[in-house]
Amino acid sequence: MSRSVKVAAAQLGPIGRSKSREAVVRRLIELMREAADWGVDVIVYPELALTTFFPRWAIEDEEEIDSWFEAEMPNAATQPLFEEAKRLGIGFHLGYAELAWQDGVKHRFNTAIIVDKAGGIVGKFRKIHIPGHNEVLDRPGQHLEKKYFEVGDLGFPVYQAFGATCGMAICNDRRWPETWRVMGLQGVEMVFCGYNTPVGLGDPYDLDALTLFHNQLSFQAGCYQNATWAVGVAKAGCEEGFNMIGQSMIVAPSGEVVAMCNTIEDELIVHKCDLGRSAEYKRDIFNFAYHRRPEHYGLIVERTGAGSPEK
Ligand code: ING
Repeated sequence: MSRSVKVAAAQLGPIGRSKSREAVVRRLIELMREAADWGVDVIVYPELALTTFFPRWAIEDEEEIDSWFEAEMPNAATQPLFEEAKRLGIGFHLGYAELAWQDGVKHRFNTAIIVDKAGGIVGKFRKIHIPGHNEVLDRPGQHLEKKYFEVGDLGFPVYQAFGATCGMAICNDRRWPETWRVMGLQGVEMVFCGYNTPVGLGDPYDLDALTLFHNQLSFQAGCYQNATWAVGVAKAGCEEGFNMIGQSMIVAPSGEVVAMCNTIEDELIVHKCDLGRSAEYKRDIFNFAYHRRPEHYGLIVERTGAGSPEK
């Protein structure tokens, strides 16, 4: 009898700028109860699931910026979610903006956590690939994540949860093969990845028109090449006048999409993920020890450098 994890992707529709954390948590709990009815082990919420996607605006006031962040987790607004999860015996993954103090210095991260069925935080990830810009561009919509978030300082760890080796990525991270391979080298079997992916910000046509294709491609390639399941979950719909893709999906180690949302609102999809499929691919075609030869790749020394794009 192979091991399995029953997962739910809990896609969220738009969250208005004025929506309270409490109102959003009520939506999360409603989806959690629906997932519990399906006997789900873990429900996966999107990136920045507690608020509107505020990096679409240039905010200068420090207090206003901090108002979009959580200084503690859980806190008064999210405690009901942790308590309901424990009552229902269901785990969850939650993305949120994290305000963290380290040695008396304030840091802001785009963060996600894994919470087990007992309501305990068993894993944390801070987004590493921060897309967009740190200054306003001359175009219809902005993407100012570099203005608000530091690069994550936790790497791509994996955790034992729900009977599986679980890892996390956030949004843009999914586009980078390193994200998946660093977890793949740690034997990951299940990746949780929330996203807020805008369209219509004024990017070149093909970038926009291919956004849905690139979203699917990123998940399917990452899963197949690292023999892992993934749950990709969108904050979707037209949020404060800006469109974001839905297309939340559950992807198998074969790269096949086994479930996908077909709305751009709050929607739940569920799948019983057979971890034996991951084991098959790790034992055969992606048996890293048997087939992978990094010592022969002629890897160049990685050049680091956070330089801005060529003008
Ligand atoms: N959003 C987007 C993402 O990586 C983006 C940014 C959009 C990049 C479209 C490229 C094309 O899905 C976040 N939040 O990372």
